[in-house]
Parts: sequence; C-alpha cells; structure tokens
Amino acid sequence: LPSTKSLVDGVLHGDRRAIAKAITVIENDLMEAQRLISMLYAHTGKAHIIGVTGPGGAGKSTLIGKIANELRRRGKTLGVVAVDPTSPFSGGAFLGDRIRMQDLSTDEGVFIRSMAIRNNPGGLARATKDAIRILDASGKDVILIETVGAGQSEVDVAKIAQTIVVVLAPDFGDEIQAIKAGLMEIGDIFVINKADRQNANRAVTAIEAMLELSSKGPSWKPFVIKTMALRGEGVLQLLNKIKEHREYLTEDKSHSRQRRIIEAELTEAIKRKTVDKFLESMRKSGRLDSIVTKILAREINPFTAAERIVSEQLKRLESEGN
Ligand SMILES: Nc1nc2c(ncn2[C@@H]2O[C@H](COP(=O)(O)OP(=O)(O)O)[C@@H](O)[C@H]2O)c(=O)[nH]1
Ligand SMILES: [Mg+2]
Repeated sequence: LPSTKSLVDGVLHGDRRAIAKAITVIENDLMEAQRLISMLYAHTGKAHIIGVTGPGGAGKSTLIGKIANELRRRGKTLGVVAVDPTSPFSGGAFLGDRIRMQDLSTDEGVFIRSMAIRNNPGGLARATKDAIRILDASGKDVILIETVGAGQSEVDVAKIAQTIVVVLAPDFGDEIQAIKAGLMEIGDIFVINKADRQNANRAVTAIEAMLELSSKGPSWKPFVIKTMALRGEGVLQLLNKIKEHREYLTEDKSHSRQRRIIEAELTEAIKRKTVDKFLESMRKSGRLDSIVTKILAREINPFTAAERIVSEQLKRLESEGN
C-alpha cells in the first residue's frame, strides 16, 4: 500500500504529523497496525523505554513532566505515552497541570499521546505497545509510558519497558495497592513522591523492607528514592538511577531483559494467531456449530468439549507434520 509506505517514511523521519497519523492507524485498524509495525520493526530497539506506574494521584504525571523538562535540557528527544484517562496529557486533569504541560506539548522534540480504551481493537495494551514502537522507530531517545498500576493490563504494558519506575505517595493505601497489583515484583526503581509529607521516611523504610524480603540474587537491586515532583526535587537523582539501570542493561551481554520482553510478545502473538486460525477453521467446517448443538442438548459440557477439541486438533496437526 503506497499510503502505508509514505506513512512509514514520515515516521522514520520523525515527522510529527506522520507519527500522530500512524498512532491513530494502529488504534483503529488491527490489520493495518500489523502491516505498519512490520515495516517499522527493523528500525526499533534504540530508544530507552521507561515505564512509570503506580496508583492514581501518586504524582506520575507531575514527575514525568519534570523528567521530560530535564531530558529536553540535555538535548534528548522524547515520547510520552499516557495510558491513564485522568492524565493531564489527555486533558483530563485540572487546569494547573494542563498549563504546566503546555511548554512540553509545543516542543518539537517531544511527542505526547494519550491512549484511550475506545477505538482499540485487540486491546489497549496492544495499541500502547505499537504506539511505543512507532515512537521508537521515529528516533526518540527516550520514551516514557505512564500507566496506572491497578489492573493486569497496566502491569502488562509496564512489562514492555526496559526500566520500570514505580511511583507511590507515602501512605498505606498506595503500598497495599502496589502489592496487590504486583508492582513490587516489576519495579526497578521505587519513588516515594510527595516527600514533603511527614510519613515519607516511614514509607521508604517500608518499601525497602519489602524489597529486602523479595530480593532475588546478585542482579539489579531495586532502589528507593524520595522525590517532591511538584518542586522538582529528587528528579536529578532519579534520572541518575534510571541511567544506571540503562547501563546495567547494556552491560548484560545475554540481553536477558530484552529477551524476556520479546519472548512474552512472541508467545502472545502466537496465542492470538493460533486461536484465530483454530476457531476460523472450526467455524468454516461447521464443527463449532455442531458442538454448540450438543452442549445445548446437554450431551456434553463446554469444558470437556474444549479439551476434546484441542487434543483432536493437536493430533491432526501432528499427523500433518509427519
Ligand atoms: N504535596 C505534593 N503534591 C504533589 C507532589 N507531586 C505531585 N503532587 C500533586 O499530586 C496530585 C496528583 O499528581 P499527578 O501527577 O496527577 O498524579 P498521577 O495520578 O500519579 O499522575 C496533583 O495535585 C499534584 O499536584 C509532591 O511532590 N508533593
Ligand atoms: Mg497521571
């Protein structure tokens, strides 16, 4: 398709309008998304992808704003992808935040996009991953992803990041939510934001104790940092830690983190493809319909039926392979 080709060229040249259009395409059209990402994939893998996750209200957006400003001062180009309906990047927050974000949104070196649940066939996580790829291929040095660490899909998105920063406000509610959402396991760097609050030190100690308990071996040791995002305090220290983590990843010649991310993606893609093809063939042959009839008559239950179908199909595949 010639239009896809020119879109790809635009993205590769870092053209803002092409990037925006490409993300809209991957949000709305699953088939076209695959085509686009296939063409861009060889150009990805250069950006440092940083996931910023944590409960709503912890200060993720504020912190991202400060990180972005500092990275711009250092001449880095960046992309920000927010998967949070209340994010000021999506215009969802109060006016104060929106105004502060404005110097970023008019900056040519920054591309900000918020992802919405609507218009996303194949899921928000899939669309977000593709948006990150587009920004990566467009040559952005750093990509920041903001997700609310509350549900499984958000944790899933965070897993695509090379460096995961978990942001918490110093209160028990946030700590409990972090544990429940599985954030303790995925964080590389933990930020206790709102350090201007008096229980910040207690929160740091609590998180450090939890990390100590789950510490697993000699690799990267998660680190806890206090910040006051509103005043920009602690941001430089956080950026140093992020850089340190990046260096740690670069030094790992076995690329274990990257391999894990790619393997997870590949398995996911195989699952999707297998299920699609499998069901399509069952529908075409009328097999699906005949089983529905049997279940309807209570001759068999859906679970036993599914088990039988899968083993039947596997046998067929094996005999085809021989
Ligand atoms: N006291 C205090 N408030 C902060 C700090 N950082 C952010 N906030 C405020 O916390 C609220 C939530 O911030 P936001 O960045 O939108 O949080 P998010 O939901 O995690 O993205 C906003 O009212 C911020 O102004 C901080 O360091 N101290
Ligand atoms: Mg936010």
